[in-house]
Amino acid sequence: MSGSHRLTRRRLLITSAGGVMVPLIWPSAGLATTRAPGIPGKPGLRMLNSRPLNAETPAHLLDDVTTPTSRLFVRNNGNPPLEVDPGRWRLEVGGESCIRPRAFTLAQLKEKFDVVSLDLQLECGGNGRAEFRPRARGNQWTTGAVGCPRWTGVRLRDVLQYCGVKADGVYVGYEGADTHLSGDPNKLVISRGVPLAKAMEAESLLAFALNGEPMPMVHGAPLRLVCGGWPGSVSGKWLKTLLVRNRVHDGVKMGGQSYRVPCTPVAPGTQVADDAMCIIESMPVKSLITYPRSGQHIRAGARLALRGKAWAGDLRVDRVAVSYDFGRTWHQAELAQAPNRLAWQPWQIELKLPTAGYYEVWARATDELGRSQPMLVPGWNPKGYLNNAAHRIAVAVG
Ligand SMILES: Nc1nc2c(c(=O)[nH]1)N[C@H]1C(S)=C(S)[C@@H](COP(=O)(O)O)O[C@H]1N2
Ligand SMILES: [Mo]
Repeated sequence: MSGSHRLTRRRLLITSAGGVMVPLIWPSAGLATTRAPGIPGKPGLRMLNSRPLNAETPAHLLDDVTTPTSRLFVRNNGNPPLEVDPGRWRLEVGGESCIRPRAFTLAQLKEKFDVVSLDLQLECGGNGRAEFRPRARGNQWTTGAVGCPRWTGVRLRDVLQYCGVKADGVYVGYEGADTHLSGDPNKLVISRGVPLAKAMEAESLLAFALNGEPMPMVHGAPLRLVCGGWPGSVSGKWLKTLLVRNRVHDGVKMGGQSYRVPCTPVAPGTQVADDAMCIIESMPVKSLITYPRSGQHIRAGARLALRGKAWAGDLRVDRVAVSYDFGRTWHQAELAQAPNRLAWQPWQIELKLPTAGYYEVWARATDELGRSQPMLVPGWNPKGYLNNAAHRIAVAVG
């Protein structure tokens, strides 16, 4: 505690939506300290749950253009399989709208189809859930259930075309090899999917490698689906089965309140009937400030170099603006192109904060259709999905 610029831990209360007091913890939004025990291979991630394992990444650890595996969040709904043998793994493709059902080994997938590598952003539909009031049950993700690593695999569409899709095919569902928390071997953990049009996009992958290494167990070894820009739950891990469906896939967590939001806006706290809920598809525009870490001290007169990431589901980000005066004035950041479609876009800006003192820095992205991030938590929904409110950090000058 001797360093003169060592910050005191002081909790600042900031009034947010509807007069709710939202704490912004100084020096950082509670993410600086990892609660023991840590996750092997993922230092600095914040564990939300150990069984099943759920862990998020503090914003300042998402500063890389391509997210390293050590900094990729983990979201498990059940228990990963205990062991997998990539040499014996079979992917079965079937379903009522599949013309030629068949099984593939990993070697066959690699040999029959083009192998491609893409940076694809993956964000949990519940990222930001912690801020909803009334609270939504489930993992209390703050900002860190997102990442954009490099995936290597074959295109889902090549495999689907090889097997043939009947004229009535509309949806592709997945099943994985993870096991239900109840221990019941007959219960699937999760079985979601995407409409055929999303499945047929060039970026929808069956991935066997992550950042150039064989797929790690927690991320779905040896094979997983990756459909960037949609809620992470469509990107099935430990992929055993693909089902080409002639209706909207009706697997576990496709119906009810799971990964669905009210079809029309509701007042906070409303109980919404299942049949008034709609499936989440493309995720909304969002951004993070990844440098500096919240709680930074800078010298009086020094410029503040800021960096971050912005993404917009299936769309491109058009612009990112930054404010250090609570939204009175905005400054346009420099926004980079993504390396490929459905990858997040790095942005940066240098600011000169006018006087000594305490500042909050806000970042706000706008997608190519002109839709911006809200400053406050948007669209309350029963399960706390789709919070794309602007990210903010605290900075002290002098
Ligand atoms: N088989 C299976 N696939 C799954 C899940 C799961 O629990 N089981 N979780 C999903 C959810 S909700 C998300 S957000 C992503 C998380 O991927 P990650 O753990 O590799 O970050 O995987 C998805 N795929
Ligand atoms: Mo998720």
